[in-house]
Amino acid sequence: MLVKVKKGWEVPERDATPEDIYVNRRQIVKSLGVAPVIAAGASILPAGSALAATDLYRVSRNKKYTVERPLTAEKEATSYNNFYEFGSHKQISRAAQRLETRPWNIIVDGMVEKKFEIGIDDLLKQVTLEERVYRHRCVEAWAMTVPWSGFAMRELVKLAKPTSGAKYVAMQTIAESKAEMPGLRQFWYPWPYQEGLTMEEATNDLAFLVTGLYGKPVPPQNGAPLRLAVPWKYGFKSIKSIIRFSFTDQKPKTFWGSLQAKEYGFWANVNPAVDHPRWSQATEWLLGGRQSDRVPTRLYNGYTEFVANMYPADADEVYFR
Ligand SMILES: Nc1nc2c(c(=O)[nH]1)N[C@H]1C(S)=C(S)[C@@H](COP(=O)(O)O)O[C@H]1N2
Ligand SMILES: [Mo]
Repeated sequence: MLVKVKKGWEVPERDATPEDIYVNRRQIVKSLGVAPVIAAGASILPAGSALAATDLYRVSRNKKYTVERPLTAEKEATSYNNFYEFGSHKQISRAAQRLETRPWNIIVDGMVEKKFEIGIDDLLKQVTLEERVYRHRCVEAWAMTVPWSGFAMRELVKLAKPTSGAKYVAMQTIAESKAEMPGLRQFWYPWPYQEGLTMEEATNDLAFLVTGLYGKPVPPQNGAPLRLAVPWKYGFKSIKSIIRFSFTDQKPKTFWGSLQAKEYGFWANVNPAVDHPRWSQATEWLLGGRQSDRVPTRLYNGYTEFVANMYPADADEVYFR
């Protein structure tokens, strides 16, 4: 049987979206010769930092990852968040402003040629930044579509030089003082937040390390200064505010998996056919819309063509275990 899988960039003409408006606005600004605000500010900075301020987040969009859905409003994506370190509810964006994102050192260790620690700004000089519009599907059944900027996780793996025995990458979120992250007082949670991917997943085209959102630095509530985006998996895999990448031959422990292994599996690939034990995963609602306006959830969140080759075709357990 021949199954035609629709590619992400095959966007029907009628689906003109706010995304196009977003791009056009930038082009208009450019053609009028009006400098964007951020560039105007940059001119007063020394040469090196001016480059950083303008180039780190105003990067060109990789058209390969276009989504046939309108972009979520920036206000929605930055004010309805899951970041349990700041509280176990969605309105944590104000509290998260207390997160100090500079200096920010990242440790790369475990099964690597030589472990090292690197400042976020030094890391960003060694990678190629681009913008990608991705879907995001939380396991709770809300979804958004946002322009992340950042770099392919494969580039981080290359810099890390893992040894041949490494099978997984374990990642860890900062767990700063209880004053800064009030959620840490909820001692029954297994802090720090941890997640993991197989090496094959971490080097897949789609695995993306995020430093920006809507053409600006990614805000604290969305995981500043460095978070993961693995859009074919439920949102909890996309760990925020990362301070450590450890290469290992052991399947990494995960935050949600150690709380409820049966509900939040290691693979957590989006699959409308496999329900969460307590609710259906067949449909989702879009941030900014009504929870009662449901749209169908797609296998691998619509990214089958990029990721299906990594998983057995007939094994339900790889979706949710
Ligand atoms: N450190 C950390 N990372 C996290 C979470 C969290 O609570 N702590 N929540 C996860 C969940 S459940 C989701 S849906 C996404 C939400 O990302 P967003 O707030 O940018 O939409 O972050 C994920 N990463
Ligand atoms: Mo989530």
